[in-house]
Amino acid sequence: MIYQKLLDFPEHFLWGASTSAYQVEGAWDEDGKSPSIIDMYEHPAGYADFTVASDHYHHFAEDIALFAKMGLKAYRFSIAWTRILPQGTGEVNPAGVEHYRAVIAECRKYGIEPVVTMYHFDLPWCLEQQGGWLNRATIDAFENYARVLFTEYGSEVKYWLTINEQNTMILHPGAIGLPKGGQLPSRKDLYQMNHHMMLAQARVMKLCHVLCPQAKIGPALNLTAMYPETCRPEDAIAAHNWEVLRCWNFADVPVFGQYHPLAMRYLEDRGLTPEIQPEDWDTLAGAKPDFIAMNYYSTATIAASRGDASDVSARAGDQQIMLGEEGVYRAAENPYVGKTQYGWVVDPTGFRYTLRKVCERYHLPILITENGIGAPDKLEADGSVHDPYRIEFYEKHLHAMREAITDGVDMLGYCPWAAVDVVSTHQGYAKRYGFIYVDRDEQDLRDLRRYPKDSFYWYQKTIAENGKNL
Ligand code: BGP
Repeated sequence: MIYQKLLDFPEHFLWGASTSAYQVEGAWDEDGKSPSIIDMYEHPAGYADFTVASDHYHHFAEDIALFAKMGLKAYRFSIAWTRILPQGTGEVNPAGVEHYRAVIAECRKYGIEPVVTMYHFDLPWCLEQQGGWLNRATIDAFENYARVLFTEYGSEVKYWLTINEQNTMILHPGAIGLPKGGQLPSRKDLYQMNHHMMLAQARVMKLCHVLCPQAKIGPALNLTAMYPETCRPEDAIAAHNWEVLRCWNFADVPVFGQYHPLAMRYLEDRGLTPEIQPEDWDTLAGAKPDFIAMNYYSTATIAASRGDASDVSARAGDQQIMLGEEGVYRAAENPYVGKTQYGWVVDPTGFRYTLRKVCERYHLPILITENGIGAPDKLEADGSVHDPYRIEFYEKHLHAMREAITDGVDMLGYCPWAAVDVVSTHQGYAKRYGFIYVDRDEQDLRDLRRYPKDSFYWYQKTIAENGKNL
């Protein structure tokens, strides 16, 4: 659709930026924090670990002052469950509670809206040792943790995100690290964990609405539209297969309280159906999110399955993420989109397309909780960092979002990845995402000083103009 005039960004649009606790905080064992699975898992050799990360735990006041200078209206960060409840449940750690109280207060001081992710990949290790998400008791533990968060911060936090990228954890579990010995759970167990996470999420959304009626809560999923490689009908079916299994099934359950029918049939056919107790359906149907939080990086292009092992291949430039599934879909190339240095597809129009699909499926406001480009930025001798590729990436994606707003999509805000440099999930520190450069490399912590990049000043101007320049 080509319009005569694009609509403006809404007046109270949440111009923000994101981080997650384990990728930015460091202080992995300080002030009573217990280890999470991330601390205990094996990660690819030669890359930065998460023990110090960007040391945001000690630099948060300085970082938030910089976010305020950039003009952020929102800061999306995650709370480490292991700081609040070092045993996963039970006794609350006052130092952990005070830490996030201080982070939230620092945001509020500058009029920055805290957007809080409750769980971003970092399950307490002690719970993992008791079976983790395979154990139904973890559902109670998550609800109990949520109760502590709502009680402690409910008056100060309006936007809550339940679980970050549940679909990544279930479909690409190795991306967040490998258990010792490298053995990942079976697919049957992964879908059982998925079911338990869905129940935990439903209970927590319901609890939020009871304890904090003024607050809003939603899941944060990695959502992306799929293109068929050609107009061959079989390619279209395969694209739809993977779009459902990768995206819609994970959003349908929280919104509709039901699994997507195609996903359910797939699970039954493959012997992957989780054990579902009769009362689970009421739990799932008894909660509804107020918005959909969406992480968007790339679209995918899909071809019909050949029905053999050749359907499976590694993602371009990333041997750790396998794509394709026998009898379901095969990953294909798209000649019409760009790619980052790390092989990730760059597709701003696909962003608009995905936003339209999410809007049309769920009829809920959308908050972008991640979008960004990883690149090996370089600190110049004069302290500047020139990242024109990042500015171009954001310019194009925000323009596409403005087109989506004009299409009628209800956008709450935009919190790209990342507010400040962080450790990548599995590709180290050199793959930088921040508006602010942190002076360290993979192994050498240097002085961890902060330097605004060119994109920082570009975003500052964009926010000040409420996106009128886009
Ligand atoms: C998302 C995660 C983030 C972040 C981002 C970039 O999947 O929610 O935590 O890491 O991807 O990915 P990566 O760090 O692998 O480049």
